[in-house]
Amino acid sequence: VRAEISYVMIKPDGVQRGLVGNIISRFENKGFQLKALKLFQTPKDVAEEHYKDLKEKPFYPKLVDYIISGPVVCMVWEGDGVVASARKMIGATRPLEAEPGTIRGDFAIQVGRNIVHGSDSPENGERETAIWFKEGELMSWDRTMTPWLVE
Ligand code: YYY
Ligand code: MG
Repeated sequence: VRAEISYVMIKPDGVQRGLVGNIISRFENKGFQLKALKLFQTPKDVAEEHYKDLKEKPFYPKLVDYIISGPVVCMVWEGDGVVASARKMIGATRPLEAEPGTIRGDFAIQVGRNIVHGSDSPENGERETAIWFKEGELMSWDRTMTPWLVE
């Protein structure tokens, strides 16, 4: 089985607000390994597929319009427990409920402009990665730092 991965995405508001470096640094500093990264203008059908479980929600059309409103930064991060850890680092869906120190807690005030996405399960980490990236866009690389991060 392959190592656990999370699909993490900086949404258009995060890109527009110049938060790309700050957000990527948090995952680098934590010690997760970057597997894939790109700046991407999302086609509508890709946004719809990503959020297909929310299709019946009243906010779904606005959510899709927001995601396609400008470039996003698509990333895949790998590591033990990366899915749950990334969710903690991102913070609660509603930014006013997100703890200070989390990305949403530090930078956002509204659920419809909450800056960043992180997969909610390892299965969705795989599913979402397959939606946003082609197989060849994921890098397998030996990181010399790894033995200093994990036993
Ligand atoms: O996984 P997470 O992003 O924290 O929340 P989800 O429940 O999966 O919803 C996805 C996305 O939908 C959320 O990040 C913002 C948007 N949304 C919204 O605009 N209004 C809501 N009441 C709930 C979610
Ligand atoms: Mg979600």
